[in-house]
Amino acid sequence: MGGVVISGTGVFTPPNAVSNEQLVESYNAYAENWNADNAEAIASGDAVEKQPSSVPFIEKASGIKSRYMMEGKGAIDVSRMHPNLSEEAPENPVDTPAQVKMAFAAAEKALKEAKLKGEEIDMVIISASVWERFLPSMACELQSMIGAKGFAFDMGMACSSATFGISTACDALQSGMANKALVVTAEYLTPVMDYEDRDSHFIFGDCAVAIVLERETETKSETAFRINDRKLFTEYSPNIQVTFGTRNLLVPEDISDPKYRFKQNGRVVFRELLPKVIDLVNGYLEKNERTVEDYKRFWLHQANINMNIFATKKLLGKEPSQDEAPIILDEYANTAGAGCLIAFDKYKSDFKTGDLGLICSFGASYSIGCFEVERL
Ligand code: CO8
Repeated sequence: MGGVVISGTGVFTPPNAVSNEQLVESYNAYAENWNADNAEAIASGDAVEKQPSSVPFIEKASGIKSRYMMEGKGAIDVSRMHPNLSEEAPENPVDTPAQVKMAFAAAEKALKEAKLKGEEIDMVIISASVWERFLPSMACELQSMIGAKGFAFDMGMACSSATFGISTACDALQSGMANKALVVTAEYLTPVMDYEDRDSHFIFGDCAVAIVLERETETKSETAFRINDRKLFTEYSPNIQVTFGTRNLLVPEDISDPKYRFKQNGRVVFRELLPKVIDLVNGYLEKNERTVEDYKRFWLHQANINMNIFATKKLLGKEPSQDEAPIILDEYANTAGAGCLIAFDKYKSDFKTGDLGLICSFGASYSIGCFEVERL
């Protein structure tokens, strides 16, 4: 496959950086209060004492040191333990959601890099893991905000939201359905986290990344990346869940039940998913008659540093340098579908004509999205 290029990327980073230290301090104060309030039940065996969280554990188990949040006070407020509404959130829920504002800010940067105006875009996708609003379509609102023509739609594929969105846009450009596409993965994840759960309270951050795609023959960019080939894969797994949805409106008392927030069997995911990622990448290399040495860089999904080290060690036969497989999750935490494209945005400017790289997302559902890019 040839002919479609990424001509611009842009990242919107939310305003509130929250460190592991801040999260652990509030979680531990919350757990201490909870244990005191439930002392009798704990003593009689009817409740299990909450153990403290720890900064060294989080860093060692995940590589995460901090994250950005659209609203940074609520989750570290011991009396609340949940984000408040973002300052960007409208009073009237039909007005522009914070998630669309995140998408717009990332899109402006990507359009600038691609040297394009909003009205030159004729396909807009917002591809994300969770939604601040179902209707009207957030992508249609973004389309209107940038003055794009053509059509827009929302789609989702969890950790592979950006790669599946890019692949969908490639198909539209190649079939002639569209001429210039904007794909935005705006991940506003912190509202679905459970900050009272020490196993997961540190995992996610908010962020948006935007990607402009065009036909190679039409781009004004001299630093665009051609998408050479793509491979997508899914295999159903319930090991990563956010089960919050319309059923919570049918049973309103469920709304604040933590069981509907993010849950995962982290170890199982680690064990089951990585062999599939390695098989898929190896199959991809074989099909395209490539070896790992052909690639200057691997922009991998950003869930857990140990996963990335494991995968690249298997593929490259050695622990990768930051140059070979950049890590951004230390600063941004897991940003679901956005992670590998944030890494691409931040670590692509040193590429020269003909340099090759591989973008690969992997995670929930399970899903894997992999494609090779070549600097024009
Ligand atoms: N502080 C101290 N100790 C802790 C903590 C903590 N915060 N949390 C757990 N522990 C304890 C456990 O209780 C356990 O104790 P014990 O041995 O006594 O039972 C011990 O530490 C070890 O716990 P784990 O086995 O759970 O620890 P791991 O080393 O496996 O690390 C991780 C946990 C970090 C969760 C790890 O398993 C992981 O990240 N795995 C990868 C999973 C993954 O990548 N999932 C994909 C994420 S999903 C995604 O990328 C996108 C999802 C899109 C939807 C998002 C919507 C929000």
